[in-house]
Amino acid sequence: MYAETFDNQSIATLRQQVSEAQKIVLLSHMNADGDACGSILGCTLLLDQAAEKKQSVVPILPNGCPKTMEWLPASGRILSGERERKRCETAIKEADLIVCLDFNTGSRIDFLQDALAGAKAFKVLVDHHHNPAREQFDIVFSDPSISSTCELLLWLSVETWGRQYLNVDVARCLYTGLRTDTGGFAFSCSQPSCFDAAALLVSYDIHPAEIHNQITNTFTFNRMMFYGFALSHRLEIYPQQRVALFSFSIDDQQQYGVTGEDMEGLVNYTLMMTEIAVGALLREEPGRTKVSLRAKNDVNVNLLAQELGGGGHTKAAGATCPMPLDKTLAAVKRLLGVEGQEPMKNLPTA
Ligand SMILES: [Mn+2]
Repeated sequence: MYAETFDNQSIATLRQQVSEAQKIVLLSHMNADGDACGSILGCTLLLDQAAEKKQSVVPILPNGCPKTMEWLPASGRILSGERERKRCETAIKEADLIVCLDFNTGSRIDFLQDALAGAKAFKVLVDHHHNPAREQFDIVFSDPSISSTCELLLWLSVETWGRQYLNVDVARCLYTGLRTDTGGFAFSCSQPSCFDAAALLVSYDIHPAEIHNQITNTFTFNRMMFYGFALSHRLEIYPQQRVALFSFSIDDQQQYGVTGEDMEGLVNYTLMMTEIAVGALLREEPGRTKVSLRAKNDVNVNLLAQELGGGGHTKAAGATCPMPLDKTLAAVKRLLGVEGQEPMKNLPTA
């Protein structure tokens, strides 16, 4: 079971807020991943029951549910901030209770952050990123040492309501975040509670193999061809500094018809090389460049991401730089100590 104990007062407040609220809004971050989608949908299904259907429970993601997560139970209920901005802002404004999941500060919900900041609702944060902006919330449940927000939400719900609201749909959602945030139980899972959570969720008759298939085997032809292009033409390797990085212009992405979603996971290819300790992926968008950083060993990429105005976890972090690709690339190379170095020549081409 989960070793950290929740503060009794906070649990009592949460229980009371949920039972009294008439309009509940759930929020998670831009470019939602498995943990964001799993936690927002798992929480929706939990609160539907805790609220006894007399209240409305509205899940909102700034740019909607990614296609790769549409198989999750209740995904059709997610409102997209981009597609229905007015409706989302009204829901946030009128809510009595807002639960924020898997992000640590308002800026992670991008253009919806002002609506959140201005909302009169009671605000709860459930998250596992470092340095939560506590002043933006009324209660904070935060533990950076836990595997995922889905795991934290599971223990929080058990503490608050017991197991009465757990069922196969809730379990599928929460297992998804547990699985994706640990790379299939490969990292961020050194606490036994992570496997206790998996065991508890599996007891609700979910099928890990089916969820694995939904999460992993999702490539389109375009995406696979793009990966080939990325590995042969857009990968720079600096063996001496143990650094590898990908960088993609807007043109590169248009040529293959791929988006940021298609690049999910590509940055991890850098760390698959034994010689590499830090990996980066840069992806240009109009007016800005997104940076993802990954590390093995003791390199703390959260600190590097903070230098770029971003943040995240010690082994996985990111930032959005308001600069074109070339300027961002120069800044990242400076941070990684490979500025002015010659990358290894791209390896044997047929
Ligand atoms: Mn997460």
